[in-house]
Amino acid sequence: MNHTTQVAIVGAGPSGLLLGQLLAKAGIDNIIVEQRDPDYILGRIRAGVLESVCVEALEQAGCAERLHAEGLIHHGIELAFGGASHRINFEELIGKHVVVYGQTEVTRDLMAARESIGATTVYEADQVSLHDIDSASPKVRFVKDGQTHEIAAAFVAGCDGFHGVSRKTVADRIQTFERVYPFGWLGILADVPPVTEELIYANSERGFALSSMRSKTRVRCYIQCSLDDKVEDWSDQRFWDEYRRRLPEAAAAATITGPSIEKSIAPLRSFVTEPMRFGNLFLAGDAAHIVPPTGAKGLNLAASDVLYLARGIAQFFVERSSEGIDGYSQRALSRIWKAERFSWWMTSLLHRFPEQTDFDRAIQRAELDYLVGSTAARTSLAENYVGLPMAS
Ligand code: RFL
Ligand code: PHB
Repeated sequence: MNHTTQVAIVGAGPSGLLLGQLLAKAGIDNIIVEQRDPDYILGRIRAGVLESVCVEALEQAGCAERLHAEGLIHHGIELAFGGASHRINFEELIGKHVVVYGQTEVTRDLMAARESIGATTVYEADQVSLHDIDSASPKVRFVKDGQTHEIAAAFVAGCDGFHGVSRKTVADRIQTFERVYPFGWLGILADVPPVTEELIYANSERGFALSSMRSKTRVRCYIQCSLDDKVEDWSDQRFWDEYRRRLPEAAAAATITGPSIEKSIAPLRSFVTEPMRFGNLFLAGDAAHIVPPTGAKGLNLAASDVLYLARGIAQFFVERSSEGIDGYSQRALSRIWKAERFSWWMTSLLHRFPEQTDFDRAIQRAELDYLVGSTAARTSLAENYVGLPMAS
């Protein structure tokens, strides 16, 4: 069966859904093709911290009502090391904050908004493939319920994450930059109240730990683990015991534990694709870049990519100007590389690396001491954590 639309979007994660919504708001017709079903997508527990750029994108998409009602405003974070905890006060340093609201909820809100406007999302599409991307009529082909479909569009947006088909389609035309870290994060979700009002990032002798949350009654906690570890090796009890050992004493003693409702291991990676445009195919979000989660930047970068892309596509259709789409790759990459740098730096600062010497460890400690003792250094952390401004 043949279909036509203005923009064919591959992937219904936050990038694809947000792009679909922003385009629809600008009166641009789009179809999303996704290989999974909605429940699978909503079952993936990922990001929790939203920058103001991401919040503004969701406002623009008309999807920020519940976020404003239920999201938790955080004015800072705690950095714990050497047995003590130090607050980095974003509000005082730069007058800004972040919002804690789960990626699952962002996705749920975007899905609901899309359904309410009656836009088409094809879930459980098999054998998705991209064709003629350098022509004026690129196509997305897929099989659904045994029938082959083809969507012809003016543009294809590859929003299909790190393992998607879009980047693979142009594998021979891209340059990639990559660092794989020698550890992973074991994460647990549990319905217990958080130990403090804000997130705690802890550098301990036993490795990194992060105390995060989804609400006042649900925590998301992580510990650095070995890449050889299996989720099955980690009973809830073993997780909580290890997690507590890595937190400062007071926080460890006050931690309330409970049964996990989700537990998973994520490897840590830095990865960038250049460029992000190939003819009439545009990559956005995790399809084009990955950051280690330490800087809480992945979802936020997806939002800024999509804002640049939606703006460019709208300029093309509404103002007949290709300036926005022509500048997309360069504009997006400039912001991406700064977030890559920050995420790499936070990861280097807070984890225990297997090859670390006593010298490396002492330098890490000196950097942490410098950070908490210097307003300039704390300001730098704060402005990167809450998110750098977008280009106009
Ligand atoms: P996604 O979410 O991977 O969605 C891509 C979608 O494309 C579909 N797909 C295909 N569809 C059709 N055909 C194909 N061939 C396809 N192949 C794949 C997939 O099924 C999926 O539905 O990418 P997107 O939309 O670009 O969104 C990116 C974010 O999900 C990601 O950057 C963040 O989750 C990263 N991240 C964090 N980001 C933050 O900003 N703040 C955080 O606090 C934060 N914490 C995290 C994180 C990621 C984590 N993990 C597990 C990777 C914490 C963790 C543990
Ligand atoms: C999360 O809540 O999942 C989370 C928060 C901050 C991070 C990474 C993950 O840096």
